Amino acid sequence: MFQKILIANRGEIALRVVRACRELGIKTMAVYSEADEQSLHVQLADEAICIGPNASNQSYLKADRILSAAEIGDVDAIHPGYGFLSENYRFAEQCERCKIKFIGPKSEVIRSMGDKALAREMAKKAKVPIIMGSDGPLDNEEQACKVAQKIGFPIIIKAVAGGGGKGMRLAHNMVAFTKEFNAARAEAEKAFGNGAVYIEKYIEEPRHIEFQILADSHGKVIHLGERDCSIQRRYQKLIEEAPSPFLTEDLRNRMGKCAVRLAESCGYENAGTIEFLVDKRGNFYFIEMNTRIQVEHGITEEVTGIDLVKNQILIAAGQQLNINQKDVKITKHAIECRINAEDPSRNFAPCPGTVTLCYTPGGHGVRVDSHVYGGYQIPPYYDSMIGKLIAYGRNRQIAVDRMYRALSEYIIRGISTTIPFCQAIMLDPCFKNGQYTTKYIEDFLNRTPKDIFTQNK
Ligand code: MV4
Repeated sequence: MFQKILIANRGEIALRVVRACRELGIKTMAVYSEADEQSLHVQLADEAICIGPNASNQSYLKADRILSAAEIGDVDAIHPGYGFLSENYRFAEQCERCKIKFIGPKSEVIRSMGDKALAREMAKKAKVPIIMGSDGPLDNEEQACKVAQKIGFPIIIKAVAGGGGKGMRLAHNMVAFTKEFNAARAEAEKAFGNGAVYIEKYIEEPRHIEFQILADSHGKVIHLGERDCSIQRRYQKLIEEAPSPFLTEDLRNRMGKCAVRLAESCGYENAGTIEFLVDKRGNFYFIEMNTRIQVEHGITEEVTGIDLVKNQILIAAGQQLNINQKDVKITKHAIECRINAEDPSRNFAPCPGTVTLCYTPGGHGVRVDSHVYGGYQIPPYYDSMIGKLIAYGRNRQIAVDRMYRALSEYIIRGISTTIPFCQAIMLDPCFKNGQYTTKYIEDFLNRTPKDIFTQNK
């Protein structure tokens, strides 16, 4: 087993990894930027080392600085968390060369799944349904138009190096397609240094349903059910729940088998997520695989009773998974609200600043994962998520009511947050009945006056 792990991240996920390590008796080394000196992950880790200035690309994204810190700390492994270097195959490769265990899959698997057109191809080979679309990237307009004609409109154009919605374009006819195809390629080149794009038939108002898997280094793969992440705004998830109120037991089993098959076919090892779109008729299609722990992993932990971060570490240390598929039982319902330092009444503008007062909810069926405390200054350099509130119970009704109650107890003064916004959703009949799609937030904002989300600072 590892003696010491370096945590190459910040905020709540760094804290989450510290907690898993402490329960496993593993020492932790935090890294931090100058802006994060007062951060909780720095204070709660066994050791901490400053790796550079405020900007991410001068600190948390600097592979060489993190590897230097790893050498100084004489660590056995690096946990990358999510974001930053977590899906950077070059970083994983560097770790492999330095004989420091990267807590994730092999760099080659990260690279393959990071190429979204290649991931599609791998899904197809594993007999996992994909959306009708191009075979690989399209590199000239003429060829692209031919394929588009065959698929039929509407069509979505996606960047090979994208994912999570970055660089996506929609076209409803051939004239728009030609324009958007070229715009998407230019945009992808600028954003990722890779202009390659592929196309798919556009699915109207789908649900975004993702399966959590765990795969050990001995070839064993299990799934831990799904999360419904349809409640998003501009590709940013706001509320997630497990299980999905939409899935039947039959659909869950079929999708879960596909997720496991894909992970098996690519020699996956680590926790991972297979994302699907599900249309109104219950057809499901693979869209992407995430090769990291995700923000919303906690709801799966609460409904299954399985600690995903501990399992990531045990798997990376070469242990065999001690859970069998038949023992995975989803016995609860869990909902997560992302608490962001944003003002929903001002188009979700980020609100960094000092948290003058912080009281976190508790009680039966409530979990808070947050690095924020009273007096904490939220730096403006990183993303605006300052915590995750999870409410769970025996069924969905209990979880929704409990979330409403917990949100009403959550006091954060000094800045604006998404707390009142999430609370309004917990009272919304369209959310309560569970029949929402990825269009939910847009619709909700259109029929709700903005000022109701304004809170007292
Ligand atoms: C799609 C789609 C419709 N049809 N692909 C957005 C994020 C990225 N991971 C994939 N996304 C989508 N891909 C086809 N062929 C609609 C979306 C999409 C979406 C997906 C999940 C959650 C929210 C979304 C919001 C808008 C569009």
